[in-house]
Amino acid sequence: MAEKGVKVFGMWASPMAIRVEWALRLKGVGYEYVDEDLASKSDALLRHNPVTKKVPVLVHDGKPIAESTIIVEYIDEAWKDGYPIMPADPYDRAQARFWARFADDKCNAAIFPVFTATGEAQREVVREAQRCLKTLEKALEGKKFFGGDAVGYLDVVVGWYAYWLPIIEEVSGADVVTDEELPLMKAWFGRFLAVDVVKETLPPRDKLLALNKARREQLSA
Ligand SMILES: N[C@@H](CCC(=O)N[C@@H](CS)C(=O)NCC(=O)O)C(=O)O
Repeated sequence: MAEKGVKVFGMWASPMAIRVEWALRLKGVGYEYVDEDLASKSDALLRHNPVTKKVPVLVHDGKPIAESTIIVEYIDEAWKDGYPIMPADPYDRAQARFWARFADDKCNAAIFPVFTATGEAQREVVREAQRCLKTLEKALEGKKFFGGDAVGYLDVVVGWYAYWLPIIEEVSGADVVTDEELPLMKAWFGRFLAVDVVKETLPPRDKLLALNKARREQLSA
């Protein structure tokens, strides 16, 4: 018989896994959290996600679902009477999915090189990351959150920027999200991190900073 309940396979420093925890907490769904060592993945993770072998994986009553954005949508549908994560209107839902795809495909790819670049190369990758985030910032115009007056799907998907980007900035010495260049995004960082379910799930800043410093050294060696 399939195991009952909700289990999340994550990794404490993963910005993708935290999306799943935020979505479950917004819904008020209790879950068991399994922290994976990505250098030595558990048999359970490999069994539940044999295709990409990545975290996060959500296991709901024994059934596994992989890919963080798909999991967040699944959570919204499976617990449809709880907190609404996806917009109610089909057009707004399509727009939220569009921006989420844009952020994951374009902005994440533009942000990553900031982590290791130095000198003039770093200035160029910072400008590219800012261009991408400026485009994304349009989805925030006139709103408190990407979801409107409250946190929604797009906030959950791009929420990691609010906590991880300042750490990337500190580790690399680059300024990406500044009041001058990205005022709406910067103000949203503060609002998003003040939301209870968001702040109670964040990993310790010192530990995340130390891990990212070590990763940068490794990647730059
Ligand atoms: N597109 C995937 C990305 C997941 C992902 O990259 N997970 C990383 C941790 S943040 C991972 O499991 N890395 C281990 C590996 O690639 O083997 C999602 O959104 O779920």
